[in-house]
Amino acid sequence: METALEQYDPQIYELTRQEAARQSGSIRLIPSENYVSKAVMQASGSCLTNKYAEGYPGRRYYEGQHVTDLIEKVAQERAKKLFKADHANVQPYSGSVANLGAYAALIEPGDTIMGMSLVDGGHLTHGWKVSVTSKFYKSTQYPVSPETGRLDFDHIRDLAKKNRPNLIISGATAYPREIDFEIFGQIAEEVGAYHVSDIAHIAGLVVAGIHKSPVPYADVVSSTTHKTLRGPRGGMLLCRAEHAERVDKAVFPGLQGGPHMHTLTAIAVAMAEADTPEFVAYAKQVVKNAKALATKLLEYGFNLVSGGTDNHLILIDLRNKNVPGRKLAKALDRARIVTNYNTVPGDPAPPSNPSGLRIGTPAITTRGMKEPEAEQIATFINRIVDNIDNESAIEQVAKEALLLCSQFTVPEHFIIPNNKNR
Ligand code: DSN
Repeated sequence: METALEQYDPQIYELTRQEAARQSGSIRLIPSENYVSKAVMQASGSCLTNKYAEGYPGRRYYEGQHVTDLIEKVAQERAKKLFKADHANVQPYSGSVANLGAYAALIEPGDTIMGMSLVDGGHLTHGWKVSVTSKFYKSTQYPVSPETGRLDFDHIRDLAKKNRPNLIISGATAYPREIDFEIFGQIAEEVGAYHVSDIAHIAGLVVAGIHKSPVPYADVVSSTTHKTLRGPRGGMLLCRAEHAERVDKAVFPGLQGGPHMHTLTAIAVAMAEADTPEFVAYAKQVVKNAKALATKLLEYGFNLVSGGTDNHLILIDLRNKNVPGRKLAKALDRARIVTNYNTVPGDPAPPSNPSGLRIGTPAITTRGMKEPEAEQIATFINRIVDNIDNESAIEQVAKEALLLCSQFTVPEHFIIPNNKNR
């Protein structure tokens, strides 16, 4: 049966079909990407996209909210239960706005924030120089140890004492080890700073109890909903009761207008999915797969930042392999293996052409891949590195990668059925 999209807009239907085929026919190793379930996809594409709901449940600026109020309350309650938080705001459009919302709630423009440097694994919005977060606030940054690739808490404490930030950010986008949020909380307390923790990458591991939660140690916890957590593209803030009003005001009307109710509805569904034994099993397998992939890469002589991984993510320092990150990422893409080039700590090369490659296992785990497949993927990566300028070798890996993908289907897409998805 033809879908409405296929009938009305064949051009966009065809492009969407091609993207669906690309997503199912390639090995997705970008650690911030995943595949949502059909239920999340349906909620995201529902009639809730038609509704404006500025405000919060019971306090809206438009009528017709008796259903949206109930949906938002369900999403809030599920988030609070899942993360054991006093308060949840599920309206941020994404992680960047959520981070800005956390800062706006707690400090004033011109105050000082201290986050992990982008080139060491922090996010743009943790105060990196091109982000507005370094223009609205004074920004001072902490690195990881160049020797170990790990957070050095003595150094972070010294920097905090020297720079006296008003707010310290824990959390990262490219850090392969467990983060001790308790120590961050202690350092923040010692210097009289607020502690904001950004768990966008590891939220799914936190709810599954695999990574320690920052909720007891942070004033505000910020997250996206679409990475390891496997929901729609969105953001959320969790906080102590004492900060609830400030957080809500910072998000709306401080930074945003109406929440994207279709996304918020899909977040509610994703929260229900995350509160299941199946989700815990998935999250455990994400880490097992990352460890298996890392171990195999080490056997092939790859240098991994920090020597391995505790979570869903691996950061490869390619300098000993004499292949630049961007060149490798592009060759891997031709071989149906999708990654992203990334800086590594102490990288002499710029972020636009860095020395590293960032990979992760959430998406392959959602497809059902386990340790043998993770090892096979490490072998593919090694073959591409060894044959970086050999297009026929790259093509051969692409064929084998497609075969592997064909054995592990992706969740069915409700617009493009899987049988049209090739
Ligand atoms: N772009 C995200 C990531 O890939 O880690 C962070 O916002």
